[in-house]
Amino acid sequence: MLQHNQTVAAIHDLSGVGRCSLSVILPVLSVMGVQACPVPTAVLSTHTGGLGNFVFRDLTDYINEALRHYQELELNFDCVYSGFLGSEEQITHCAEFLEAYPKALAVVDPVMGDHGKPYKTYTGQMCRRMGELVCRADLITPNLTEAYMLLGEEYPTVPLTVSQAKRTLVRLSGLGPGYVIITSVEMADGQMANLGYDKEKNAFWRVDCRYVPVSYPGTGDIFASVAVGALLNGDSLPMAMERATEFLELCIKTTYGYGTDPRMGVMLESCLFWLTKEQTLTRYAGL
Ligand code: PXL
Repeated sequence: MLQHNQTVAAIHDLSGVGRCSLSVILPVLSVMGVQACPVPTAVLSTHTGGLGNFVFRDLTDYINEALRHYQELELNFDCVYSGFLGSEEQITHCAEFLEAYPKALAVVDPVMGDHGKPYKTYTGQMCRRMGELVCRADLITPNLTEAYMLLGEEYPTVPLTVSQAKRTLVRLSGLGPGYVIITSVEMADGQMANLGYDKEKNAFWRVDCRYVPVSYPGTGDIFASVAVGALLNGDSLPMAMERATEFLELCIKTTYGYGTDPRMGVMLESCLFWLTKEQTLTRYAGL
């Protein structure tokens, strides 16, 4: 059921080209009927993944000043949702933001890396300190690389069995969050899957993904923002996971078919309409 006037403080970077972070998070949340209030952590000319010498302007001082202003205005947010951070100090400011709104749904996308490697601007210390945000979160949405970075374990070189996957989800929820979603997990049965865990219900979920042999930046941001919009609109955890998975498949398949430069991200503009339509969600399964 659509709950009106939901507001999200979205603490992410703004990358001008390459369709990631706020450039995709704002349209996704808007089209889902949720008001997204951007709190930019940095401004970049492009994302950091293979488009050359990107311009990077750090906005560390901005975050806590913006928070102070919102507190002066006695504004409330239904959700605080953080992602890509520009500096280590921003972890402290993000934690303050989460603490300022204890009733808000706290979503931490621990953006740090992909394909087993950290992103260019992420230092070891930033990765280690990400735990300070994760422990304050109701929901975290790491990819498999980030999941293992959070646990301080080696990235697995072989697909995961169901029991390994469950153990990883439970260990992540042990860091704090009641809901854990891990994206793009290669399972031992040959499927790629998005996995979820609800600590209170002790329920494990999976939504299998249709494989496409190209990787695009920003897909983690699109997945997490659809899941956030869906939960704020009243979806259950597995429904939110399925909605996000299906939408991403539409974005990826559409883009793959046009054969555009993968570094430019997915063709979000051609796909946003899907989020405005009612969907029957029956693909999710227990893990
Ligand atoms: O989509 C994650 C992301 C966000 N922001 C910036 C990035 C990336 C991934 O490469 O470079 C700036």
